[in-house]
Amino acid sequence: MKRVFSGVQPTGNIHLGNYLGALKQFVELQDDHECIYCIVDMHAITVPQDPKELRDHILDVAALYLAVGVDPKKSIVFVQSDVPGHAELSWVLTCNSYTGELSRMTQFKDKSKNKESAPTGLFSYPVLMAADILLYDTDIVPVGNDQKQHIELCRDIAIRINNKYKKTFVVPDGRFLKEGARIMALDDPTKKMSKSAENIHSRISLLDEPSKIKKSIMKATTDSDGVVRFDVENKPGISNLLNIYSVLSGMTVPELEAKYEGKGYGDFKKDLVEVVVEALAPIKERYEQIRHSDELIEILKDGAVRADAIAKQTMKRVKENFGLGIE
Ligand code: ATP
Ligand code: LTN
Repeated sequence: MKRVFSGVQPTGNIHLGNYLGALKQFVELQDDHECIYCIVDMHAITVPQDPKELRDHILDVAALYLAVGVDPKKSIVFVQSDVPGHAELSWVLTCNSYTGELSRMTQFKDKSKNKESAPTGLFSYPVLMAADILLYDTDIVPVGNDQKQHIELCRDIAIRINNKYKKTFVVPDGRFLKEGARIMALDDPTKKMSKSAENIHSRISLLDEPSKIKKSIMKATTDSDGVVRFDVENKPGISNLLNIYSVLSGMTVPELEAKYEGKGYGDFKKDLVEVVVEALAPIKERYEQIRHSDELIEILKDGAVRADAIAKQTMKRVKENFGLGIE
């Protein structure tokens, strides 16, 4: 069976973009793959975090994984910092990556823009991500489109090390969905929907109340021509909403265009509110049941033990191939 690895940062506000771009794939893959899903808390501290909030957010994301359908009987679910191999391997990879290639990462450029000085962790973020992936001999990495560049870097580092030392790593492939791979911000459809955007109406978080969902969708930026038609170039706002409607309802975009022919954006948006509220209601209900349960902690502890066993084997091989340590 092929091995799958992916991670989400515990930075709050898990939104429709995270769900449709990444989490939905997590669930689809778990029946016929060996899946490992991580809450990447060490990535979260590349920007300042409140310690109490970070702890809470780790459990929030873990509960959301389970609420959307990740099944701990089929998949390993754990917290990154509970397995020391991530930090260990990250250093080895750091010594085999170049400042030039890291400087080209668009996420680093975006997040360090307008700052006089950026934390080194923000710069080496993609190396830690490569360590996450390579530590588990991962074949497939399901992520949103925005992670393409990071996956490419991970592959480059793995190939570089395999060529320089004995073959040490499996070279992974990214898995990106066609629809849902890039959900855009509701207030500015030229930017991706993001957890960290200031305007809360730019995103729909999975735990939003129906009244908030309604407000965000009704306020969503569209255009003035009033025709419900998919055209990313000229009508990015409506195209983004059509994309969300389509993935959540199972109707195709042409079917939706036909359904709303001759109708205005108001009718379309009202129906979309219903579709989103209905899709998120069961996730929210399961989340409430799981979030404060002892079971959640047990699942994460058990996941860390299982992940650590795989990580230890890889680190043994890495140390041997690099001549590190004495064993
Ligand atoms: P931020 O926007 O604050 O940087 P994020 O929303 O990108 O955070 P991550 O934890 O970094 O959140 O991403 C988790 C997963 O969600 C990744 O696989 C990422 O590719 C995916 N993802 C994030 N935003 C979107 C989006 N707008 N559309 C589709 N997938 C997305
Ligand atoms: N950088 C990713 C989160 C992440 C990740 C990973 C995804 C960290 N490590 C390993 C897949 C595999 C992001 O979504 N921003």
